[in-house]
Amino acid sequence: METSLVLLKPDCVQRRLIGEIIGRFERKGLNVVGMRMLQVSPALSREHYAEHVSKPFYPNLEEFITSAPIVALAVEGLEAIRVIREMLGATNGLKAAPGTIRGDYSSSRQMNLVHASDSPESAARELALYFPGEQICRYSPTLTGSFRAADEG
Ligand code: FUP
Repeated sequence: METSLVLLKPDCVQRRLIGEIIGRFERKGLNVVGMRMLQVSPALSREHYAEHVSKPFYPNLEEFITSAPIVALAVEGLEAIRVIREMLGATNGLKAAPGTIRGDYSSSRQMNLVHASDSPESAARELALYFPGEQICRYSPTLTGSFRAADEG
């Protein structure tokens, strides 16, 4: 099992797509094990996007990510980091394949609705930023047997 850090960005909140996007993860069979609404501060933005802080597009990215509340999710599942990245699609909504979240709802590189961790190392770092301490609520899903055969592991 893996856990990924997912952010429903300000455009997702403003466009009333929170339920739609969380619903996609739920219908896939992933487990939502953490959920928080917060407004990202400039300091948190710099920590989250540490690899981009020195890039020319960073000031606009910070302005956007701090512009309205976001919803931070911890989402658990088998190969969840890769599965969720593939559900998001390419970074630029104009290039993202139809059927992906960005491909279906975004026409923008910056306003691409959702962030998700891109590796186990990023997930550990990002989960610690948004869910410090004991804020993740793990539970035993009762529907597992309806999503996968027992002999699939
Ligand atoms: P992703 O991993 O798909 O979220 O995308 P990146 O890590 O490459 O980029 C992080 C965020 O910066 C993305 F949400 C898009 C944004 N971005 C820009 O706004 N302009 C750029 O030129 C590149 C990325």
